[in-house]
Amino acid sequence: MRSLLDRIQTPRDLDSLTAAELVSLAEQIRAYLIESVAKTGGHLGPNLGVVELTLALHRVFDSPRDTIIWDTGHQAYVHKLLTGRKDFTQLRQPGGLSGYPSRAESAHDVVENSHASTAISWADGVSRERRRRGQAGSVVAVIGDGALTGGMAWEALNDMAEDQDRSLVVVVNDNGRSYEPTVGGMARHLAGLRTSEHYERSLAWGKRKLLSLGEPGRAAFEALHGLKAGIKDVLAPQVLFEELGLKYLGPIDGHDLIAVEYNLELAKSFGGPVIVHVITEKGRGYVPAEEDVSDRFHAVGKIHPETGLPVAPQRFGWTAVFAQEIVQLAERNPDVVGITAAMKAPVGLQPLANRFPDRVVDVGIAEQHALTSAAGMAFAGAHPVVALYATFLNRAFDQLLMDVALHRAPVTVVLDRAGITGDDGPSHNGMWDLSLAAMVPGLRVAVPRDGATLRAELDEAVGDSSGPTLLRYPKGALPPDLAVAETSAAGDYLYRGREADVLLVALGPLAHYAVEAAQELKSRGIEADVLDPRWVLPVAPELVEVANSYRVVVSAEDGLEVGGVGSELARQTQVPVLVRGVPREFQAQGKREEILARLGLDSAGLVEAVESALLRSSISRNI
Ligand SMILES: Cc1ncc(C[n+]2csc(CCOP(=O)(O)OP(=O)(O)O)c2C)c(N)n1
Ligand SMILES: [Mg+2]
Repeated sequence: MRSLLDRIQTPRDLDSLTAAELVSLAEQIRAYLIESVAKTGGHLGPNLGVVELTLALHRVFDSPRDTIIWDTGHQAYVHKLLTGRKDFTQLRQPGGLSGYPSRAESAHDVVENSHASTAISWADGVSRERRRRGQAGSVVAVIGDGALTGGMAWEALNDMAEDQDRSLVVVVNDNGRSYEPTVGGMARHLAGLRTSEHYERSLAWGKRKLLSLGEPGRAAFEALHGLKAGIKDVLAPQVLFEELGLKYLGPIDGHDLIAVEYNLELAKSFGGPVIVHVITEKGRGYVPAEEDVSDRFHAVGKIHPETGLPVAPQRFGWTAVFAQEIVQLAERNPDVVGITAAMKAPVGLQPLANRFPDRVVDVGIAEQHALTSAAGMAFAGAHPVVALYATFLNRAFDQLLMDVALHRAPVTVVLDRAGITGDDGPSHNGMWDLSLAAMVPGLRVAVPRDGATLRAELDEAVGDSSGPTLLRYPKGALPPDLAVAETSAAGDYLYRGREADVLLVALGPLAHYAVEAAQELKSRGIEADVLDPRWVLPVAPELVEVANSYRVVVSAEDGLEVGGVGSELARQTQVPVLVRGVPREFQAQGKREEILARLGLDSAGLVEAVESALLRSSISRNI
């Protein structure tokens, strides 16, 4: 049944296929994607939408001589299948295929950074250097309508329009959605082009004319362009890209292989920068995805392939607690406004939007803009709550620092998926935020350890109108609430040893491991206290004072060891602090729990850390 797919080892194997065979191949690819991603989880909807587009790209362009760059990279599964990678059984698992392009996997892959809106800049850079070296070949960036809302994409478009002599093709894969429908003026512009009857008519007319003329290359392009321009003057809307000085081809039915190939051929032979606007359908060919109103199966866990229903019911997670609590806070405080960068449901702002539709703002995939806009809203009286995945805060660091913190704006940043996330690979781990936050003057940071502290600390954050606050919690299911042995100005003691001479300072979800570690240590004759500081940055003087009363201190955080909370504590105490965190290395994909264990951040690792800290301190005493 997969006979055609089995025959494709390299993209050039596509050349000899007939139109009918290509249609069956597309079917086989869809069937394979559904069957395999159902078993592993992954970005199913986006990939089902780009089957024909990917086939056409690999027929028209000669990868890797021509360079194809996937923006974000979550839609590269079909590209993987056509470039010799057909074992999806371990997708996103240790040792298996990455969920994104990966240079280690294939010479056909270039960009493995899964942060959106970078592909046009990458393509621009590659093509500039190729020109300087006198190397032939086209460079293609494939960017979604969602990623096109990111500022970097527009910086790159502006720049590439300057040169007219580089074969640079930007394919806008327009499915009208990010997770949800893409918002904003640019999205409206694309929608206007998409629904323009006149444009479709003009395109069909131009195409027929050209076919009859049989003209190749730039001349054909100019002829088509001229025809379209002529019609446009009378009938159709302005095309923004053309106004910027970029040639524009489209809109094109992205599931019509012939139309896509034809236009890509034109774009390739033009020899300058071209936008190819392709209309696709997210989740195409899989009814449960096509009918899913929330996100067309943008990303799924394990599902039953026949129904699309999840194999395991979703457990109540951190996001759900935030989602509930922010609604209650907003009920009480009319100044609370949620901001999302195109991820309203994933970050838990959907219930707030349902309750108060005008109090959640989707700014597009634009984290930098989100932070600065929040500063503006705070200036005008709001208490904005910017909810992001932790990894995406990285690109908004300057805005957090100079727009939010310098102005002491009462903005609360809520980071989901903080710490090790695992299966999305190195670029998705939210392991930089604490070290970044530690550099920001006046930013108060809390790391909740369970549902109860998440609620309480979110309340405290939103109640603080004196300056910025940040909360961070991990991906996944919520652990049970931990009992508090004793509260103090330095934080919550979660375990008290008898006259302990070891203090375990455990951040957020690592507190559970620390309590287990303290119990185990007790059975080994070592008494330790476990303290959760709750508000971890700036490091409280009370915490420093308490820490100084122990013989040794071990700190544990699910974030960078360098420049994070533990290292800040160590800088301030007189007693030695053994800092445990994530080493300054990109972490290969894997399961969160396994990675934490490998890094010594689980209970066994913390037992070992305490023992080695004690050993070190007794050695230094004996010297
Ligand atoms: C900087 C950044 N912010 C947020 C995300 C999370 N994210 C991944 S895919 C996606 C939507 C992408 O939409 P689009 O580019 O249109 O691609 P599609 O999935 O529709 O093909 C978002 C918001 C990201 N990858 N990078
Ligand atoms: Mg899209």
